[in-house]
Parts: sequence; structure tokens; C-alpha cells
Amino acid sequence: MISLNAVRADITTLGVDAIVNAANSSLLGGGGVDGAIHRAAGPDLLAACRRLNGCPTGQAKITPGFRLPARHVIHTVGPVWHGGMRGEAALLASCYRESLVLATAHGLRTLAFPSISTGVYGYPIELAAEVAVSTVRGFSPDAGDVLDVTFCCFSETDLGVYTALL
Ligand code: AR6
Repeated sequence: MISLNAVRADITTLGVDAIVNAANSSLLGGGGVDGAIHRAAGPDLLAACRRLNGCPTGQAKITPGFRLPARHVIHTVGPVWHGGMRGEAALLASCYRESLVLATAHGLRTLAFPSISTGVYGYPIELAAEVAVSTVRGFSPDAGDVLDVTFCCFSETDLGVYTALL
């Protein structure tokens, strides 16, 4: 079973099993939510990320959460928006799916996603939220597993978009 909800929050404050980071393929930090997560987790996170040798777009990798209240960070790399004809939706869906696969493989039950690709990477929020919600809804955890997924929105506008879809 999988339950979905949306909140407005700074994702670095959430005490869940894992928060998802909207990273870039180097996994060596950046701005936006990536910068906030690295600042809050402390330097050990960067050291752990260095050992991962990057991550292709649409894939996901996991580290501990270090100083974060979240126990783990799942790093995924969203697509850059180029107008929608370059496989962006499939790549974005893959980010959500691969993060869920990784979470369940590690026995994690509570997971929070930021709105991947909708900041620096320019993916329109309405389109991205549709992909996010439909992909998470369509994910089937193993029988008996219960997954609690939070869409963590940074703005009231984004929260409105997610709330309308849920
Ligand atoms: N908590 C929750 N959401 C946040 C936070 C936060 N603390 N800070 C920002 N957001 P972005 P992208 C929201 O740009 O578009 C980085 O440099 C933000 O308002 O962080 O996937 C990486 O290293 C937006 O809704 O990620 C990559 O190079 C959402 O998080 C690149 O940006 C995603 O915005 C990735 O770009």
C-alpha cells in the first residue's frame, strides 16, 4: 500500500526515513535543494557522494543522512527541460520510480520528495507534478509493505498544484 500527501516545508527539516535530493549527475553538490541538503547534512555527505562516482539522469543512489533528521538521502538526477520532446517526462518518471525502488530495497517506509527538475532545470511545475503524482501512485511495493510518500513543496503555489492532484 502507498499513501501520498503534500506539505509546504524545507525538506531538510523532515524526520523521515529518506529525503530525496534533486541533484546533478556529478552528485558533488549545487544550488537549490541540493545546496540546502549538503549544508544541513554537513561535509560527510559530500565525502560519501564522492565515492558514488556520479549518477546518470533518471537514476538514483543512496547515502546516509549524516546530520539531517532524515536517516538517508536518495540522490536522483532530474532531466533539464528542453520543451518536452526530449524524453523529459520518461526521465522524470524514472527518477521517482528508481527512488522508490531504492527506498523499498533498503526497507525504508517514509520518503519525502522535492519537486524534482522544477527549479534550475526549468520543468514546468504543473507538468512535473502530474508525472510525480501518477508515477508514485502507479508504484506497487511488495505485498504487505506500506510506503508513506510526502511531496515537499517549497512554495505555496507548488503546494496548490500538488494538492489539486492528490
Ligand atoms: N526544501 C524543499 N524544496 C526546495 C528547497 C528546500 N530546502 N530548496 C529548493 N527547493 P532545484 P532542479 C525546491 O533548482 O530543478 C542544483 O544546483 C525548489 O523551489 O533545487 O532539479 C543541482 O545541483 C524547486 O521547487 O532542482 C542541479 O544542478 C525544487 O526544489 C540542479 O540544481 C527543485 O529545484 C537541479 O535542478
